[in-house]
Amino acid sequence: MSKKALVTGVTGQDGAYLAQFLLGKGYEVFGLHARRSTDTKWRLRELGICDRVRFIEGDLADAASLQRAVIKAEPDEIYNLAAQSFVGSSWDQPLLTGTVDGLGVAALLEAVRQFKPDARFYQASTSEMFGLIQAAQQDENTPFYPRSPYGVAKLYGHWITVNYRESFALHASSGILFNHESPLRGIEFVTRKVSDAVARIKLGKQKELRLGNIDAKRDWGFAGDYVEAMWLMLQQDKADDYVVATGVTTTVRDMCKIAFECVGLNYQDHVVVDPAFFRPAEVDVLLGNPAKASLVLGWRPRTSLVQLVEMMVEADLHRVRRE
Ligand code: NAP
Ligand code: G4F
Repeated sequence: MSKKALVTGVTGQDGAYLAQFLLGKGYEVFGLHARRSTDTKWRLRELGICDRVRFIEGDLADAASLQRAVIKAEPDEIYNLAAQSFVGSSWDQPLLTGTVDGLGVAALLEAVRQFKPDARFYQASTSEMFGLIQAAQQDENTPFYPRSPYGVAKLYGHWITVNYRESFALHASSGILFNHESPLRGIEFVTRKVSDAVARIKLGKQKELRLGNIDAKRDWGFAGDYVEAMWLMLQQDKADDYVVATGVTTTVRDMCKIAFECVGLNYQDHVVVDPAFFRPAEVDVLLGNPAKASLVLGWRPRTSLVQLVEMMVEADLHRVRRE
């Protein structure tokens, strides 16, 4: 009998890579799919797995739909990846972000507790919870200090996961993942905004790239590596929380430099700093310590930032040429 997994956020970057990973391991994959007026399955199509995912309609803001999804899928493992995941938008839609990224987690955990308490549960927590960092390198014991409505909502999702583990003995783990990117990254996030612009500028379709705070530093890894860590967490006898990161931090400026150099250009000739992209409160620097994930899960990042950026620029050159 193959194992069954329910993945919320299956149409997102991580959901698509995770579904591919789980299908490769022989899982039956159910994907919670929120109804939209436009097509949101392009990532699953790009990976060639859209027909292999069994979709169940539902929304993190609709507790009844989550209960139905858990009853219908009868999953052995549940990966809660669905979220309003763009930090910038969370100041414009703080209540939606709180409802989906915070209370939505509680609604899903309740469905698990009531209808499939033996299922193993993964919560997509985030390094944004560290926000105004309280230690130079952040690990599982670093105090949190979120700096955005997104970070605050995710902190609720994180603690309610810990609480359900401690209150009801659910096998509920939380992955505190640092930024991870890929050619399937949404265009609004800075790495993909840059790789897309590099391709357009190189091919003569765009002249400049307007960015916000290019002195911000992030610990960037490859999403394809990170979904394996999610799975590994649910294979442990004991549920726990893990930081997943590379242990290297880089400025947005240096990431731009790498991306423009991929096509033989100088970022300084094209990047324009535009205050319109500054945030009301910034997370200046993130740098994770993945020692626990390495020791307990045997997980290590396999892709360097240079390899990641090259992969993204290459994919966008291909896309822009096809347009
Ligand atoms: P993403 O590409 O933005 O995907 C988000 C997914 O959530 C999409 O499938 C989206 O559906 C779905 N979704 C949004 N609102 C929903 C709702 N109300 N009900 C049901 N589904 C909903 O994000 P990602 O980069 O894959 O990230 C996956 C998870 O990890 C998120 O929870 C994110 O906050 C967290 N995280 C990400 C990173 C990172 O660097 N990527 C780091 C730490 C944590 P549509 O396609 O229909 O919009
Ligand atoms: O790519 P970003 O939008 O990612 P951010 O805010 O770090 O959030 C991502 O990582 C989190 C994990 O730490 C996830 F939880 C979250 O869901 C998401 O995946 O911005 C990265 C940095 C920021 O400091 C931002 O101010 O880049 C800076 N930046 C500078 N110019 C820009 C821009 N970000 C965006 N999106 N667009 C710009 O023009």
